[in-house]
Amino acid sequence: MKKYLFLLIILFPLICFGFSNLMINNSTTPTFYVNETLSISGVFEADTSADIKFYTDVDRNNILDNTDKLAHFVKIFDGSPFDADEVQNNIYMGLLTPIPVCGKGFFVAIDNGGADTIPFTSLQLNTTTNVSGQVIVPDSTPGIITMIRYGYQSEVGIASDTDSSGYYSINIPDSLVGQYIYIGIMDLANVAPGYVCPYDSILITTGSNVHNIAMIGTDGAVLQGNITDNFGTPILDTFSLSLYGSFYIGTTQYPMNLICGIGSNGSYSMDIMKGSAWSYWTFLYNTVSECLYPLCTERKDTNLIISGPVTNMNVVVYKTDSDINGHVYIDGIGTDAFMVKCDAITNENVGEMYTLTYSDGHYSLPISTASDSYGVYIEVPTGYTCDPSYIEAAYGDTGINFYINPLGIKEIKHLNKAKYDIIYKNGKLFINTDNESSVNINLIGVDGRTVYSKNNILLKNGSNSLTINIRSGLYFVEIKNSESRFVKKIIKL
Ligand SMILES: [Ca+2]
Ligand SMILES: [Ca+2]
Repeated sequence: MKKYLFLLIILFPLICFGFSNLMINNSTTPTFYVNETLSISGVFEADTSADIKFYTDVDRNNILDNTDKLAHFVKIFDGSPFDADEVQNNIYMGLLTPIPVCGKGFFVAIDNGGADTIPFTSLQLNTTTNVSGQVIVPDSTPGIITMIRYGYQSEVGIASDTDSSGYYSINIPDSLVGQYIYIGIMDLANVAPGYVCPYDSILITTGSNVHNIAMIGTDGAVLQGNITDNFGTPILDTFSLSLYGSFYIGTTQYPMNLICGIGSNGSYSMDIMKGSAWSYWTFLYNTVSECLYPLCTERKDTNLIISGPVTNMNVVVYKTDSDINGHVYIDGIGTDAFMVKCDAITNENVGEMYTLTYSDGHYSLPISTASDSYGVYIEVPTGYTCDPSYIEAAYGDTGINFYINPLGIKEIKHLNKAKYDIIYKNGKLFINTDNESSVNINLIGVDGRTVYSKNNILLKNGSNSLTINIRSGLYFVEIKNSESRFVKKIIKL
């Protein structure tokens, strides 16, 4: 009996607690601005990976309940290059995909042992330009996500969910006055099944802009199928299946999104318009892959014509059962947190994949053996050259290396191989070096914004410290002079 009691005590925490100490921006009640990069930390209890789920508080009662809807999720892996310490030690510190939705909601972190839940508030932009209106569906369903897109190729977006009367309100950058923006609906939470979502464009004027949107009822047509990996295994509870593209009815174009909810029992079914022909579209089911080693690559499809009341289309995602390995060097030094991407060549359906380099510059790009070859590439930073910056490789290949050098001084044989140990702690950047020199130091956020920049800093041999106040998040520290450039990622929790 004593023995079993002992076992029970040992097992009890594993059974009951699961993922714990979940914090966003070092807080268990985080408040942040929409689209702000977020840091995440927490402790795995029973696993080396966890799902981070993001729910919108649809009924706005500050309680996570059945009314609320799962809008997005990502998977995190202990020890991945996205984990700050890169070590499998039950602790994770990294970044979360920014949340483009204003309003209140919940983060839920789940591993095999259980879940940890915290509330969040995502604030509107602090601007005076606003777009508001009513999303018109017959029962004024709350929780419809109204999405505004703008910027180059409309890649920047801000969204808000509707209240119980169907109203939305979104602050947008004041710089958009005088410009056209796209506005539409993404029924991320699948609260209005049976409707499709038209997109529109409107001219923004100073102050308040009013735009009502009517969702369109479908004609009962259904698109359905099974979701399996390329070995035939059903994909369970891991995918958000979105159809994203545009179709025509007569000569009217309906760009839109259809969402099939998140999670699955290995099959899907979504409402769609009969007679619609989707010319440019994609299924988005790679949302799990945004923060980590991806599990599956994205499949590309070409044609989708909805000719009857029921259209069957099975979805195959490609399991990453092999990898391609190499290093990225800048000035001969392995470079941390550098993005390496690839496209499948021999079987284009397999799609694309990316990863980050580890702190010593090595990378391991997960890919599927369903394509014999891949084009592996990097984006060369401004002011640098890399030849080649695109390499064709087969699964299992190693030594697929990229050598990046500053433009113009490629021929210098005695490049200074400066090395620095960098830690950010208590508001200070500590730099250890054996290379006394005058350098320029920049801190660059993952969104590409420079948050700190100072030139001609004299670093002495040994330990140096700089006081730098930055918000929570992941940054790249760049130390450079005319001879060398060194990049290292840091995290402020
Ligand atoms: Ca609620
Ligand atoms: Ca770790």
